[in-house]
Amino acid sequence: MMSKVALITGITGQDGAYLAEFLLNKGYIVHGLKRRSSLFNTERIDHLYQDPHEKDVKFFLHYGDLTDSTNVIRLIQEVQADEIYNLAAMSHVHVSFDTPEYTANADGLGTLRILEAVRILGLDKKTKIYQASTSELYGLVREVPQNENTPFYPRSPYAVAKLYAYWITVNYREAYGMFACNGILFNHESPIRGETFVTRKITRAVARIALGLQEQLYLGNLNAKRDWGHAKDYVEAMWLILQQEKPEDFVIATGMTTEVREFVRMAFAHLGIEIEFKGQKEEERGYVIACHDPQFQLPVGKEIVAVDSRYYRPAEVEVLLGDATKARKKLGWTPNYDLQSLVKEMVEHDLNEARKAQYLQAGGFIHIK
Ligand code: NDP
Ligand code: GDR
Repeated sequence: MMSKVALITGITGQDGAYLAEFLLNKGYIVHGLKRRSSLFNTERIDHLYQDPHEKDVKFFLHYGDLTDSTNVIRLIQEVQADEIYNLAAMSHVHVSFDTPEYTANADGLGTLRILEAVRILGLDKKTKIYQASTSELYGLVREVPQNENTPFYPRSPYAVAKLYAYWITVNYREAYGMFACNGILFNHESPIRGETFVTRKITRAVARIALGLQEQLYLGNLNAKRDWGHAKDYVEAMWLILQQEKPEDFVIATGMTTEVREFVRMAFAHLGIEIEFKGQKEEERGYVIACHDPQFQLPVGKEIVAVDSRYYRPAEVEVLLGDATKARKKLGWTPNYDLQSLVKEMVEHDLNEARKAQYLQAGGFIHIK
């Protein structure tokens, strides 16, 4: 049997890395679009790299950018993929307020460029397309839990750009009969999550504070609630969505929602550090009330978490909670990780990273500020 061919945009990101590994394990030939960067940006996929001189190479990287139409057209023509996973995006909600036009271009028009390339190249009956849609589309909607029929009310330039991407995907499916689907994925995290998203920022800081490499963790809105799953579970859902008979959109979520404040508590608790929060809003602080593990020397009463208003967003999404009943029924998808096991994996990974930094510092090879 001929191997299926997949093209992943955003292959250097969290989901791109997990999905590439997942598809290679399924016997796919995987092509990825990566951006040129002044430093190496392939750390998450280096373990998948194959020397192009080897026989039977199944993993290929191509330079490109979703803001460059001609590049996108050429690449799609060259690869002739059976499945395209469009994961590339300026994916940071807060940063999108600083770079709204670029975000619209990459996240909104980028999706159009892929759909239009597939159509004009006459690949519309061959190539299936997965669009990385997001629970951020729900934004201000007060209806919980949110499912495929819940209306959208985006609250950031990122979410507005993704709203365009969502509808243009639906439109190309209806107008041209293309197999194009949205996965409306709720937040999903992992040890390779970008360090500026809240969960990874927390687990990284927890490990460094425990080892005395960092004094405090500064955060924004501690009241926000998110439905957090594990990226490994979510990339399987992306693949399942493209294996259906009919192209359809699916919500992917765990069905549990947790406050940012509680995530902080859980992450410290995993290392035996109990904290309590005192104060309101920008005055809120987290203090050590017990440190059960003698290897971490944190005195009771030490302030280790504080709120810094610079991390507040101009408009916030307060509560997200997904209802993935359709995915459970039609895709047979269920997550393997719960929040506790996700937190454990992330904190342990970051403790290991912090220990490495500690050794390098002790040896005089690096200086941690
Ligand atoms: P990441 O931020 O980790 O990865 C984004 C990827 O997109 C990176 O490979 C990045 O390249 C690439 N990229 C950014 N801009 C461009 C561009 N103009 N052209 C080409 N590539 C570009 O995101 P995740 O892996 O977490 O998310 C994957 C997708 O899923 C994104 O579209 C995101 O918006 C969406 N999503 C994510 C959710 C989550 O909780 N993780 C939930 C719902 C949707 P580089 O490495 O060079 O920066
Ligand atoms: P989100 O993820 O905006 O949901 O988008 P993020 O982890 O950035 O924020 C989650 C919530 O935590 C609050 N928060 C902070 N966030 C960050 N980044 N840094 C902080 O210091 C901080 N303090 C509190 C935020 O205000 C927010 O309420 C992610 C991205 O992956 C998107 O691409 C994706 O579409 C959605 O998830 C689903």
